Order: sequence, then structure tokens, then C-alpha cells
Amino acid sequence: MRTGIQEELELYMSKSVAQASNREIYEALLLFVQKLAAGKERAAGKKKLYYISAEFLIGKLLSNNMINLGIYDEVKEMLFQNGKDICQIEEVEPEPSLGNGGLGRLAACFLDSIATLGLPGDGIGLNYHLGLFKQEFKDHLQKELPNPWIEKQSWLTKTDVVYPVSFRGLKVNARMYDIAVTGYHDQTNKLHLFDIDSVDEGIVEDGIHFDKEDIAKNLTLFLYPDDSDEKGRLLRIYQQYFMVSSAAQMILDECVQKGSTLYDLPDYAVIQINDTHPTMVIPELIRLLVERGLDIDEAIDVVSRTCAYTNHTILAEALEKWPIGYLKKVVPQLVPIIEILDDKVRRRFSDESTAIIDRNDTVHMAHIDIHYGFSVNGVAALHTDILKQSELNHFYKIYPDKFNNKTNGITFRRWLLHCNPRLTALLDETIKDEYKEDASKLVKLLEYKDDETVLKRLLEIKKENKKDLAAYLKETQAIEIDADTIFDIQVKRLHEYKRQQLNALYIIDKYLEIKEGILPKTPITAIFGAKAAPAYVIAKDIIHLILCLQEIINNDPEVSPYLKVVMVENYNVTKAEKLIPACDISEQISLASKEASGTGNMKFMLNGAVTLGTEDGANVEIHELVGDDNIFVFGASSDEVIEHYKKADYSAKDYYKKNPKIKAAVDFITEKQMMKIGCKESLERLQKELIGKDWFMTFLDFDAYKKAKDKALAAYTDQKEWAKKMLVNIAEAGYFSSDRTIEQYNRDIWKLTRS
Ligand code: 26V
Repeated sequence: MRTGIQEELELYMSKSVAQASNREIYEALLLFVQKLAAGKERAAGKKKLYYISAEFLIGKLLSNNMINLGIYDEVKEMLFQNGKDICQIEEVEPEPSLGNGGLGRLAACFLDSIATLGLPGDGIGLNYHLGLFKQEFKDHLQKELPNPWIEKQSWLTKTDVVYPVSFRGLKVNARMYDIAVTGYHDQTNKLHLFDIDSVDEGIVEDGIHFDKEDIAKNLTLFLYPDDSDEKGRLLRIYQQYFMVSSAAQMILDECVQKGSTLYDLPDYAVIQINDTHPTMVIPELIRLLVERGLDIDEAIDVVSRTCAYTNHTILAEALEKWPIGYLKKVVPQLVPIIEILDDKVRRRFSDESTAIIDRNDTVHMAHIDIHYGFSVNGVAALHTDILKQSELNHFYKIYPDKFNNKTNGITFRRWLLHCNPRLTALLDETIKDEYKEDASKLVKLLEYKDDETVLKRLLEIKKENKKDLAAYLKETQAIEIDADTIFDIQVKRLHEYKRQQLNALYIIDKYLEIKEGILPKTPITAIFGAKAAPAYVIAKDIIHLILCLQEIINNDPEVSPYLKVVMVENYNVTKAEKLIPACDISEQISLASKEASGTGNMKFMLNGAVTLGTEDGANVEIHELVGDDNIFVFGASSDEVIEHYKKADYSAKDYYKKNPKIKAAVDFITEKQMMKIGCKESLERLQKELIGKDWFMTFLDFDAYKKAKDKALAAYTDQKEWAKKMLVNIAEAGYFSSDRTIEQYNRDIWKLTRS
């Protein structure tokens, strides 16, 4: 029988579903879904949220939108009846390349929850044509390529909305493109992405290199263009200002249309500033309000009651600071305003550390947000505590009431319903589907903790997911792995603080043990996925190390039956959706105090992986929820780490000299067989960095990590007990629904009313 959906698709395609190609079906479905989503737009209420972010890592949209619109099962079945496989149709869709890591994925999860909860709120960002680079491996090295993702038919809708944006000596037009954000069984909101008509992909040559000074052609080409030189840093300022100037104009337009006098802007708009990339929205809004007749003090007051800031990192090198000279070169119109903002701060507070423009004429972007926003939040309990007690303590003392915590969350629509249909089906059978609207209901699964059938089903589901992943890796990277081994997975941006190198050293240690005849009870497949920032040398050295280990270990017939290493190429949301449901052990091993929250940790837990982690970020909250028996924690505490930094008493060399296991693993990096296949310069540099500096204290935690990991591997052999740990992790994951996070943002910060 032909369903209504089928009829409509066939009308779009002028042919039957059975005869259409996967691409034709994808494109017809895209149109169909867009039409359906448009029908769920609501008239905006009085007050609206604007979530401004440099990244929105939204992932593929077709299946997710169909799930949210409630038509997924029907479409899947209809396609099946016509001999088509929905998974192959999903393959046709390119993944939007609009984000880098956790910060961007969080923004995407938040948009989903905001729409699902029926809150009026849109995202605002940039439409990067080539996005974050695409990663390829060649000669065991990361190569960066452009990542074009915009096709003729896409989720982007071109609008007629255009705003002028002025830089020094250059005036451009910002055009708004929209992507519909469908909530689960509820309303459609929007992601507004600004772009410039004159952008020219043709200026890119040789990988991701291009003329960084040709702003009219390069402005929206890449996310995070290389900022290792001044031209690159200036380009980032061009991008940021382009984003926030367009945003500010759009927000003022919308509010005026709804009746705002601009003096009452905070009644119409709340702006969430996602990390410091959109910070210039504060001086830009002040500038525009003054242009429209407010006096400067009124404008500052209005803007300060409209903007709220989220901090996502305490890493000093990631807290943005711009020389005022850069701003003068790009956006001179903001400089007098920033100077006034600084002046006001200096009049009120004598403490130099809270100034906006420091003595070296450097502008501290986060300081603008904290002084001139009404809320400052961290993204996990520990992170917020560290902000309050150490990193931003001087600000906390001035503004104790501004500081608040909002522990991150993830949308269960994508990270459970979409990526793990087998587990979703089991949950539907056991605890019914209330948990889909109210994630806290997942705890009901605890009632099945001793139910042998359910425990067995959990293990079977995991095994099936592992087989799927194995087949995928065989097809895409020609790597064979065995679903009967333990899948130990670390996927996230590559950064020294996340300590992929600690995992690599463990792998070397295990390799050496196996060579000596000490065999693991269950064979291990260590899986990594990570992109390194193109100019981050040591991060690329770590990727090189892992790729060399992959070759040596997987080709060693004595070792490979017990240990394999896989580095997944071009890790992105689509790959995460395949990796996470297949994971047994979730590696969350950052140096305590450094990972603000982590959100991968939550996705793994929700999919029944057991965490091996430090007491860092949201791991702390995971630990509290699941209890000691259902997580493997190790390593120095954040207090101890902070103390080491304060006293500067950590010496990597001492560990290297005194600990034979560390020495053997580190020496292996430059052993003959490694040097034979690897790049001498890179391996030697990494080894030297570890022995001579090891800023993120890998060696400090090595013994504890090894002990905890070996304990986790041993625990895996008791499958029934392991299944119980899986079950508890799934059951306790409800707290990490981004619906909960968004409820809290709304209750404490945004105060929107449901439309
Ligand atoms: C970004 C970069 C980019 C270039 C290389 C150096 C570097 C260092 C740090 C960062 C962090 C930027 C902010 C960020 O992405 N933070 C992440 O935000 C997530 C969502 O709140 C959170 O879960 C992660 O712990 C946090 O690292």
C-alpha cells in the first residue's frame, strides 16, 4: 500500500520510490522534512533566547529530524517495502562541517532540547563552506584537506535578510541562511548562519592553504583558520565580528518588530555567549544602541542585563586575548567602546587582574563577558568550583551572584534513539517509552539489575553493535577487528591535557608485556579518533605515535591476537554514532582539573560503556551517580594537580628515571622499529617533550592508570557482573539529558516562557 509520505515523495521525484536512486530519495525526503518542519514553527513569544556560537556540530540531519517529527519508523518501513535501506540513504547525506569538538556538539544538543521543550530560542553562527578540515592519514601522519559539505540541495535555506558589516577599509554584506531545528514531537526553531556572497572556494590551494588577507573571498571558508601567524589571528577577528555584528543587528530588528523600545531589550532578548568567540557582541550591541539614540551608560546597562556567558575551559592558552592593535586594524569602531568598558572597570576595582585591557594593551575577552554579562556559568560542578575558587576567583569575589553551574548534557534523541536502536528497543520493552520525554525515568531500569534475561540482552546488543562497527571499519579503513575483544575507546579532540599519550604509553607497556608472555585474559582493541589542530605540533606527534603503534602492533603476529590499535580517520559526529554504541570501556583520562566537563563521557555511559577516568569534569558526577562499583577511577585529584602547578614541583624526568615501566614505554617511542616506519623528528620531539616537560603530568598518573585499566579489563571477564555495570550506567544517565540542562538554564538564566 502506498502511504501519504510515499505519494508525496514520488510527486517530488516524478518516479516511484522503488525506481529512484538513494540520492533521489534523500533529496525528496529532505524537501518533505523541510516542509513538515516549517509547519511546526510557532509565533515567537515576547522574550527569546539567542544562542551565539562559533560552532554548531549538528551532525547529519535527515534521520534525526525524522525521529523528532515522529515519521522515522513509517519512512523506514515504507522504504523497506520498496526494497530500499534507510541506512544507505543516510550515507548520501554529507555531515555539516560546522564544529570542532564538545563546545560545538553541546550547542547542537542544546538547540534540540530548546526546541523540544517548546522554548523560543534560535542559534546564531557562521556558514563555513569548507568547515573544519577533513583529516586523512598518509605515511602515519595527519593531512588536512578542505571539507566541503554544502550541496545544491541542502538543509540550508537562503533568506533575503542581509545586514551590512563594516571593517576598517572594507564593507561587506552578511546574508542569513537558516536551518530548521526540529524538536522532539514539538516545535521548530532556527539555526541562523551568516555568510558572505563573495566567498570563493577557488582561492584554496594545496590542502587548506589560502590567501588569509583576501577577506571578501575567505571570510566564511574555514572554521578556526590557522592562527599561528598574525594574518590568521586577524582573520579570526574578522570572522568573530562578522558573526556578532550580524547577530546584533538581527536581534535588535526582531525586538523592535515585537515592540521593544530598546530600553527594555532585556524583556525581549537574552543572549547566551558560548565561550569567548562571540564576546564582541557586547561592545557591538552597545555601539548600535548608542547609534540608535541611547546614551552610553544606558546602552551599557541594557546590554549587561541581556548577555550571559558560558565558560568552557580553564586552559590559559584557550582563553582568548587580543592585542588592542589587532582590534584597531579590523574593528576600530569597537575600540573606543572597549576602552570605556575598561575605564569603568578600572574606576570600580583597583585589582589589575580583573582589567579588560591589561598593561600590555591586550584585551581579555572573558573579562568583558564577566563584567558586562549578568551570568557566568561553568559546565560541570567541579569546573564551576575551580572557576570560583581559583581561575576566576578575583571575579567571583566581586560578583558572587553571577556565578552558577550548569552541568552539560546530551540529547538522547541523537545519542540513544538514533544511534542505538537496539538498546532503545530493549528500553521500550522493559521500562516503556516515558524516558523519551523524561530522561529521569531511565532509573526504572535498575529494577532489572538482577534480571538475567535483560542482562543477557544488554550483552547481545553490545555484541551486535560491535560487529556493526567492525564491519564499518573493515569497509572504510580495511582494518579487521574482532567483536569478541574488549573495545576500549578514546575519541575526542587531540590535546595533551586529554592525554591520548597516556593511553598510548599503556598500549606500549601492554605490547612489551605480551612480548614477554604476559597475556591479557581478554584481547583488547584500543580505538582512537581525534583531529589535531593543524598548527599544534605535539598533538600531531601524538597522532603519529598512535599510527605507528597501529602498524607495528597489528602486524606483529605474536601480539595482534591479544592487542590491536585502531586510529579512526576523520572522527566526526557520524563516526561517533557508530563508535559509541559499540564501546565497552570509555576512556576519560584527562589530567584532573583540565577537562571542563566532557560530553563524550555521558554519551558512552548512556550506551552502556563503563568509564575508566580521572576525577575530572563531569566524570565526578558520573562517579557519584553510578557509585564505586560501576566506574574505574584513578589518578591525582584536581586539588593535588593544582597544588603541583602552584609549587612547580612536578618533574617528569624523576618519574622517567625511577619508574622502569615508564622508562621502557617512553624509550620505545624511538626504538629501531618505530624509527623505521615513523618520522624521526616527530618521534624524538614527542619523547623529549614527555621526558623534559610533560606539562599535563602523564607520568604522574601512569601507575594508577595501569592499575585501574588492568582492573577494568579483568572485571570484563565476568560478563554477568559486567552487564550489571552496563545497566547501572544506562539507568543513571538520565541526569545527563540536555533537556535537564536546558531546564536549568531557563530557570536560572533565560527565564523564557513556553510558547
Ligand atoms: C580549544 C582549542 C582549539 C585549538 C587548540 C587549543 C585549544 C584548547 C582548548 C580549546 C577549548 C575550547 C573550548 C571547548 O571546546 N571546551 C569544551 O567544551 C565542552 C562543552 O562544554 C566541554 O565538555 C569540554 O570539556 C571542553 O573542553
